Amino acid sequence: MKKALITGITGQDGSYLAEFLLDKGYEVHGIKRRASSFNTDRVDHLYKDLHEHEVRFILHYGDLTDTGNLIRIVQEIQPDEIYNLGAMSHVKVSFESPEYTADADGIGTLRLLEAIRILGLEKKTRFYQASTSELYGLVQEVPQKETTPFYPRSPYAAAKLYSYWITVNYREAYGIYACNGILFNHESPRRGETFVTRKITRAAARISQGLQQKLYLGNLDAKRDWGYAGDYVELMWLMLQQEEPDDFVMATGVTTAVRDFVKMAFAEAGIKLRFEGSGVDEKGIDAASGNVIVEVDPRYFRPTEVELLIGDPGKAKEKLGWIPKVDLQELICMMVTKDLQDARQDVHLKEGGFTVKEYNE
Ligand code: NDP
Ligand code: GDR
Repeated sequence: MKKALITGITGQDGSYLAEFLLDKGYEVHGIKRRASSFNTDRVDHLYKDLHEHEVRFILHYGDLTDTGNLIRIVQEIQPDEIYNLGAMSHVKVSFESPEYTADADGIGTLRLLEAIRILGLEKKTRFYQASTSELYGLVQEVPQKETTPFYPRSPYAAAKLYSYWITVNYREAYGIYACNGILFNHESPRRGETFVTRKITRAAARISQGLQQKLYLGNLDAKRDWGYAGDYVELMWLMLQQEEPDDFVMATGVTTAVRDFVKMAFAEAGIKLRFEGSGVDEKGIDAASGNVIVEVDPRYFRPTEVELLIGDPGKAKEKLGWIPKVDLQELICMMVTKDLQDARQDVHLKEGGFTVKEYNE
C-alpha cells in the first residue's frame, strides 16, 4: 500500500486530495495544526475511530514552521509521496503577515525537502509543491504558461517563488522526484469563506434568503482563470506518477472578471443584477427591487494587484492527458447550491429563535 503525506490536509485542496488518494487505495497521512477549536470540518467525514481495523486516514499534529516536527513525521511515515499544500494562502492577508507567510510558505517547503534529504529518502519519496499562478503577477505574457517569466506582486507570491525554485533546485541538485504544479485559482463549495468566489456565492445565497443586506467587494475588474478544485487534485497525483519529474500549469484557459462572477452567482440564486457607476462608486443593483446590494469597499483593495490571469493548460493536456471537466457555470451552480442549503438552514434556525453566525470579511 502506498503512503502519502499531505500538508494542508484540513484545507480545501487537502480534503479533495485525501478523498482521491483514499479511493486509489493509499494510506493517507495529514498534518493538522493545533487550534483552540476544531479545524477539521473538511475531512471529518474521512475520519474513522483509530481503534477500528484498516484505518487508512491518519492525522498528525504539526506545523510547517517546525523543523523537528516535520523531520519526525516524515521519518515515522516514510511516505512514497509528499503533497505540500499547507500555506498561509490568502494573498491580501500576506501583506499583513509577510514574515510569517515567508516562513510557512517559503521556508516550510525547504524544511520538507531537507527532511527528505536528511532521512536519505531522495530515491523513495516524491514531492509535489503547490505553486501558484500568483507567481506571474504583473502581466508579462498571456495566456500564462510554464515558460512565462514570473513577477510576484505580494509577500505570498514572493514566498511561493522561493518555494518554486527550491523545489527545482532540489530536483536538480539531489535527484529528488520533485514537481511544481502551477495552479490557477480553483474553487469549490469547500472554498474558504474569505476568498472572493465563496464570499460572493455565500452572499448571493444569504441575500436571496433575506439573511444579509449587502455584499462589499474590492477590485471588480480583476480577472481570474477559475477551475474546480476536485478536478485539479487529480493532476497533482498524475504529476507524481510520471517517469520524470516536471512542472505543469493547471488552468481552464478561460478568464472571467470578478464583476461577471458576481452577476452569474446572483443569477444562480435568482437575483438579476445590473452594475452602475465606476471605480469606488460602482454599485450592483437588484433589477427587481432597485435596491443597491453590491458596493465597492476600498478596504478590500490590495497594495499591489494581479489584474489578469489566464492559463494555458496545453502541456498538461498533451503530456498527462489532463483536461478540467467542470466549467465556470457548473462550478457556480455547485457553490450556490451548497450556500443556499446553508442559508435555508440558518433561516430555520432564526425562525426557531436561535442566533446564526455572521461573517464580516
Ligand atoms: P487553504 O487555505 O484552504 O488551506 C491551507 C491549508 O494549509 C490548511 O490546511 C491550513 O491549516 C494549512 N496551513 C496553514 N498554515 C500552516 C502552517 N504554518 N503549517 C501547516 N499547515 C498550515 O488553501 P487551498 O486548499 O485553497 O490551497 C492549497 C495550496 O495550494 C496552498 O499552498 C495554496 O497556497 C496553493 N494554491 C491554491 C490555489 C487555489 O486557488 N485554491 C491556487 C494555487 C495555489 P488550517 O486549516 O489549520 O488553517
Ligand atoms: P487570489 O484569490 O488572490 O487570486 O488568490 P481571491 O479570491 O482572494 O481574490 C481574487 C481576486 O478578487 C479580487 N477581489 C477580492 N478578493 C477577496 N478575497 N475579497 C474581496 O472582497 C474581493 N473583491 C475583489 C482580489 O483583489 C483578486 O484580484 C487565490 C488563493 O487561493 C491563492 O492561495 C492562490 O495562490 C491563488 O488564488 C491562485
